[in-house]
Amino acid sequence: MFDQLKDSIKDFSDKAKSAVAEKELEEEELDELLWDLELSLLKNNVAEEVVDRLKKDLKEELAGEKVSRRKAGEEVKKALEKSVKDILKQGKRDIRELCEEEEPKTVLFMGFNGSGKTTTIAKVASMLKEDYKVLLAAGDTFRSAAIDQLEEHAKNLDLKLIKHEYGADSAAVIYDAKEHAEKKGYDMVLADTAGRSHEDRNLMDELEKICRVNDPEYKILVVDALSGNDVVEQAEKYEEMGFDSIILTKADVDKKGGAALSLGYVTGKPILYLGTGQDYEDLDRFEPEKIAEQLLKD
Ligand SMILES: Nc1nc2c(ncn2[C@@H]2O[C@H](COP(=O)(O)OP(=O)(O)O)[C@@H](O)[C@H]2O)c(=O)[nH]1
Ligand SMILES: [Mg+2]
Repeated sequence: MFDQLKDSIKDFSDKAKSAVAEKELEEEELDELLWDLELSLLKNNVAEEVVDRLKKDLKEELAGEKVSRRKAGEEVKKALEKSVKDILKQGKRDIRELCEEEEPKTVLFMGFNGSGKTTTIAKVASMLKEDYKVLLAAGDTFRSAAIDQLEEHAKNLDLKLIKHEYGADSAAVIYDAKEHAEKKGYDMVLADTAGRSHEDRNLMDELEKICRVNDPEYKILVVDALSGNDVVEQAEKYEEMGFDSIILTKADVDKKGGAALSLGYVTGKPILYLGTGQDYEDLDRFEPEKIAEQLLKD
């Protein structure tokens, strides 16, 4: 995971170490180093805002630094670590907390087509079902295959699924699921949605209706790490709907890693989990400290 981003950070760190070790780091020299870092970060899908922030932090920390060769490595690493951790730091939240409450809670999964919504719902359900009563709602009625896909997961995981016909009103499917959950004492409804608009209806209008009718307690944006620089754009598109947190999928195949660094920072929302494969257990808690460590490891 994130190999290329790791390499560019290491490259900067090595260059800065030798520069700091030799003499006081001059402004121009630091600028030159930061320019290299900037290019390499942008190439690895780190959003511009994040690059600017990182540069500013490092400049503040390192400008005019005069440290011994022995300590140089440590200083640079500390400055980088502080900055990366700061950028990754977002409020922590576990959706388990929602299951602990009295009434069943509805969690809506939104995101582009193919971002991994349906797969992620199955992973989350698989994780929660050990401790809680979880109901699935086939809210992506746009493609019949989407309903079948969730049904297959429901069978594998031995979970109940509420579904309507292909083409049905998504808001109504989720409404039925909510009612069922209340009647039968479920803890949580995990609701799938379509990632594309119907021909005659706008996706955002549909999501807006789902929210108006069902008032979900929690909304998760599912984003594919492989969509590169586009991740920030995607998040911005969904901002009008409002979402509480993010799940970043396909981290297992994302060599660049910029998405993880950018998303939380740009949206101000926490990344809850990383999708790390196609199996049910391939869902890791997003731990900023762990990611920062991984990125900074020699
Ligand atoms: N490698 C990998 N593949 C994933 C991950 N999450 C989802 N996928 C795959 O991405 C594809 C699209 O996923 P799907 O759940 O159907 O996306 P949806 O259209 O948003 O519902 C499927 O082939 C999934 O198996 C992940 O974390 N890692
Ligand atoms: Mg789907």
